[in-house]
Amino acid sequence: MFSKILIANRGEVALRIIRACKELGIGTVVVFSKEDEHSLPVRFADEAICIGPREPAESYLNVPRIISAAEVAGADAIHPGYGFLAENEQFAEVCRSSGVAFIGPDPEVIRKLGNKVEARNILAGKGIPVIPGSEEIVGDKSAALKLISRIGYPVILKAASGGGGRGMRIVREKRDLNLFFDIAQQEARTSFGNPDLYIEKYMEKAKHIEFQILADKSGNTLHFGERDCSIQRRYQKLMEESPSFVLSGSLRKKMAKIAVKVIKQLNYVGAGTVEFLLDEKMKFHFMEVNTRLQVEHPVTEMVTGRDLVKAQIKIAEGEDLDYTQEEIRIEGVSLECRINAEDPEKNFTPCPGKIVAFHLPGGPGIRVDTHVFSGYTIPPFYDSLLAKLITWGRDREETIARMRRALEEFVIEGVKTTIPFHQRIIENEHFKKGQFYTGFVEEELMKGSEI
Ligand code: MV4
Repeated sequence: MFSKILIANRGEVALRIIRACKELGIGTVVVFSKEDEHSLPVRFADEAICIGPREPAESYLNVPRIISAAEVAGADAIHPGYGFLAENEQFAEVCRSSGVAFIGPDPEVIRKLGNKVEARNILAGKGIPVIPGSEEIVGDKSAALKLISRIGYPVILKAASGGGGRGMRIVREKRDLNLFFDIAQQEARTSFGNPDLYIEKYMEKAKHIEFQILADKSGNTLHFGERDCSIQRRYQKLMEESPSFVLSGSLRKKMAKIAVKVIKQLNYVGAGTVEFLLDEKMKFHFMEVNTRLQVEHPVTEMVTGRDLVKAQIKIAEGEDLDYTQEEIRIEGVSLECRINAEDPEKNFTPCPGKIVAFHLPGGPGIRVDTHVFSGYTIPPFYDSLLAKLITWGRDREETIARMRRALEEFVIEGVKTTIPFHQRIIENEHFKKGQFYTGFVEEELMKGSEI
């Protein structure tokens, strides 16, 4: 059993982890940058240690300072949350060699899955349908052309160390390759410290469907259903729902079986997410595995009634899952809107500043995960996620009706937010019918505007 967990993160996810620890009777210590001195995680944790100035490299990304804080506080384990060091294999390794448990999979597993080409190669040919594409890094344009002559346009350039869209470019013709190859490489280098690119067939009008998995040290591997994350803008997720409106029971079973197989193949321990693209013909392909808790985990919690953060902690303590797949029941429908401090009318530019009025929605079927309060100043140095508004209903209609009501009740004054944009999405006829895919926001909602 852990008696104290260090939280190596900030904002709403730091609060989320503190809440799980409190329910488990585990002590908490947060690390924070000078900028976050007056934040709720600092107030709610049992202990708080300032590790540096506002720059992420000097605080939330600074491994020696975080490890020192863990040693000073006497923490048994570190929860990295998401973003920052959550998928950094060196950090997981340093935790281990310092005798502090890392709440996440082994560094070796993080390394394998962090290299998207290696992950594709491990899983291809083992009964996992991977997207047609590279078996190795594509070093230059001529190597790219050679591969494209085999799989055909359109293709997508992706960063081998990437994820989350940076370094990604869609290539529809030879001209695009000349235009984008060097830019993508450069973007990959600056974002991930590695310029390596690979190529995949670009799947048009697909859905982004991901399965939540938990696996324990004894190999028990369970899935918690899927999330549809197709509503993204510039590869940033805006809305997620569970279950997906388009999956039949039999397709869900087939995809879940593959997701579990992926995790078992890797001897993965902890919480993980297996991402797929599902095309219009209902054919699915493996995309990648995320080795962290995800921002959108609450929609899964709402439909399964299970606390994924507590589960992660128990697995890291060495406990085994004490229930079966049949006991995991999906009930109702859940939707999440990521409310960002951004101006949707000004190309979603971040809009930091002081919140002068803040009123939360409430009532049946509403959950809000936020670190924000009236009088809080959103700093410009971190991401712009303000709050996650999650609704649950017995069916999709009720869930959407609750989201409409909750978006209307939500008062945030002082900064621009994405609330008006979410309101537009939920009123869209295609969205209401579940007819949305990965290009939905750009093609349906941004028509006529510069994107
Ligand atoms: C793709 C794809 C289509 N084909 N890969 C976006 C984020 C990253 N995790 C993976 N992403 C995608 N990868 C292939 N081979 C479509 C997406 C994608 C997407 C693309 C454009 C606009 C919105 C999107 C939303 C979700 C996924």
